[in-house]
Amino acid sequence: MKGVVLISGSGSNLQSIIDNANDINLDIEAVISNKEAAYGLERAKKANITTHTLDHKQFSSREAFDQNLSQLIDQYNPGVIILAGFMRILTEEFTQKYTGKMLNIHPSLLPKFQGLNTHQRAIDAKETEHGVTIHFVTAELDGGPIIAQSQIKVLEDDSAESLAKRVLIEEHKLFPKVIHWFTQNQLKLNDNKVTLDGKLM
Ligand code: NHR
Ligand code: GAR
Repeated sequence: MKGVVLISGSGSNLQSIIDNANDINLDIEAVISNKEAAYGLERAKKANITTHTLDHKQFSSREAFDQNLSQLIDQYNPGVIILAGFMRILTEEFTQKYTGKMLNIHPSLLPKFQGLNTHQRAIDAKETEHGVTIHFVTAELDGGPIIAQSQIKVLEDDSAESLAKRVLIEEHKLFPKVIHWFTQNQLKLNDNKVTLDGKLM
């Protein structure tokens, strides 16, 4: 299946997807970043993947940015759009266009800790467990139907950094696995419900 990956930063999740692309039946057609300095762009280039930077600051509105992003994505006719550390909130129009084929990785056990700074917020809330969620993207920020989660224990002396590090290890395992379900057409979104091999998740 053809895929386009959207990033904003380091791209360690992108790297795990690149490293597993053959096994998960994914052709990464392009990597798009809203930030020119994103290290993930270098990772893509090293893997001979086409890259684009679409700087959101060059657009007068979120709508204008999303329209351009959508045009760029559609040139590749992807079956799946993968948000791998993409940090721009997408408009309702954009999310509706790609309903059921856009996946996001979020570093918390949703519905807990939507939005940003999830690791510090989990520590501040004295959570004993934390983790990662993969969900279908809908207009509702971090509120789309959940596909899969991995949990880890929060340790007594964890900082946001140490916690983020251990969550990332789980991210790098879980995302390729979920993408593989999707490229094999095992994963579906219907009426806001997720099924894997026809069974409700
Ligand atoms: N868009 C929609 N409509 N729905 C979702 O579920 C989305 C989305 C866009 C991105 C990723 C998300 C995350 O996993 C994601 C899910 C960015 C922000 C944010 O506040 C929040 C959540 C997520 C991504 N962004 C600021 C903004 O004004 C910019 C922050 C920055 O640049 O550092 O867009 O956490
Ligand atoms: C990851 O932890 C990802 O879950 C999170 O940002 C990090 C990106 O790391 N995503 C979000 O917070 C989305 N708003 P990476 O660039 O090394 O993959």
